[in-house]
Amino acid sequence: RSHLKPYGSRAENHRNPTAKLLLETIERKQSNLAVSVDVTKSCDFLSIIDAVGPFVCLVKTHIDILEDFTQDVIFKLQKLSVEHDFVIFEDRKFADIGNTVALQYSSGIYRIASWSHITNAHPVPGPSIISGLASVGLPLGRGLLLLAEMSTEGALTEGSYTESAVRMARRHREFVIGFIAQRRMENVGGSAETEEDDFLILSPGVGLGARGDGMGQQYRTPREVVLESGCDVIIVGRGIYGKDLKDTEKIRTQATRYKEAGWEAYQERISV
Ligand code: 5IU
Repeated sequence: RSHLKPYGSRAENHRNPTAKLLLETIERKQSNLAVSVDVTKSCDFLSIIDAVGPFVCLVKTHIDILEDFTQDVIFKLQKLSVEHDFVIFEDRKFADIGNTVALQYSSGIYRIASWSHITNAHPVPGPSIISGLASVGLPLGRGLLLLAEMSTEGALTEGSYTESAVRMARRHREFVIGFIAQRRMENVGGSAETEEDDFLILSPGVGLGARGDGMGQQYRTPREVVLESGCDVIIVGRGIYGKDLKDTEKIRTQATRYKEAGWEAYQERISV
């Protein structure tokens, strides 16, 4: 089973350059931690990323949350990505027809494809959402994650929906590098090639404290996510930056704590 092998050795299972980049970054930094930076001010956004940068393999953004967005934010984000060696993932959750998502991905104010290594999409429109996004992203070497499952209470992403998402991904392996999901997907949707799939599984809904946020979010620990469910990357937001966005010392401490918990769970996973 691919996820029982070290991250670095899995890079060769992938043709997509972004999948390779993520696996190699995880190995190099010994971190399967991604931080989700859901804040509204550019100065907080950049200072949190600068603080957590050394500890993460990936930074996940919701660029449209920023109320004072300018192109300069992208310039600085890219600079931090090089300086701290992390991958960028704009959590855009595309969900429209192929033609529209291609425009949303390439154009508008944000021009996501020009700076984000990874983005994601809901499989709800069918395979045309993948081909639409691939028409923009593939020439740039980008990668796509399909939303196979969500972390929220009562999510509709289950059963045959999730199975169809996996089958769609298998038919577009050059661009779809994995899933946002709560567990591994190799055995979902039935396939003779399940062993070789090696999808990257990035999991949000991770926390070491609270089990929920009172707004439907459900948290599991890094150990549950990485060791028990076999996911590859833990995505942590408020568990790391909490309420005090200016307290960079505390943010660093929390990032270290999650990084260690995620790596420990991974080491235990590959040692069995
Ligand atoms: N996110 C989820 N659950 C999901 C998906 C995305 O939480 O199923 I798909 C996003 C939402 C937020 C981040 O940007 O991941 C989690 O933030 P917190 O760790 O602060 O809950």
